[in-house]
Amino acid sequence: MQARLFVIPASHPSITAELMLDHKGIAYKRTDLLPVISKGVLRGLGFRHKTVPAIKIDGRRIQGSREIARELERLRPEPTLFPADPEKRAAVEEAERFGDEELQHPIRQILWWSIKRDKAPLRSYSEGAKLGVPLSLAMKTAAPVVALSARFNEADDEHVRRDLTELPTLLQKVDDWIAAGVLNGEQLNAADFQIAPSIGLAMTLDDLRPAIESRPAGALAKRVVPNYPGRTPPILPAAWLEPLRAA
Ligand SMILES: N[C@@H](CCC(=O)N[C@@H](CS)C(=O)NCC(=O)O)C(=O)O
Repeated sequence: MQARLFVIPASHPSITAELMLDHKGIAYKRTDLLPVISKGVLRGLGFRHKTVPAIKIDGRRIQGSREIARELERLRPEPTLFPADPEKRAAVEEAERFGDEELQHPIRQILWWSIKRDKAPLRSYSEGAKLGVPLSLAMKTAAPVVALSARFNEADDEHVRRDLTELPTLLQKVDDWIAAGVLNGEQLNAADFQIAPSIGLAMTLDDLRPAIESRPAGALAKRVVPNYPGRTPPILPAAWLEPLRAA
């Protein structure tokens, strides 16, 4: 099986795709792309959409972490990503949908907001990446990429304040799924691989980690992505973090 995965280093859904490929034991080559520039590169490569993860596998082009999960399950059914029992599968699919549609984006917005205010931590998210240019040069020219990424993702004060208010509810949902055995079971599933990278990315922010690491959601992330790349020192206004402290 020939597979090439296109990622942005430290992108949480990109890590989802890598974890699922590893779970299936599918060998792949990885191409690292810079945010923003990735959009043009993907279009040039014949992908229909502008986001990573994107994979070319056995001649087919697939994009989106959930679409990739299904394609990998089709190509290599064992070990599974989804339970065979229909009721259990529905629960995993709902948690996976939540991870993709509700959890990914607020974390993305909080990160870009933080990086826009202090670009220095960006380097730590790209450590070990092969960007086609030296990392020091990529970082020197990062300002427009960061500004555009913050803009495209609506990583502004209003959205990030709302994200931080809603984060405790999102974390509680993850904790509840863990308690119900949908997540963090003996066998990891597509929802674990979807959700753990978002929690892992959130925990790279010193502002968020204390409110997450001792929860079941934090334990899931530590199990599934123990070495999530990147670290952002405290930067968010203390008042915005109140809802997390209260939780
Ligand atoms: N929900 C989609 C999200 C894909 C997505 O938005 N990926 C981001 C990276 S985390 C992206 O490609 N952004 C383009 C950019 O940063 O320029 C999935 O799970 O595949």
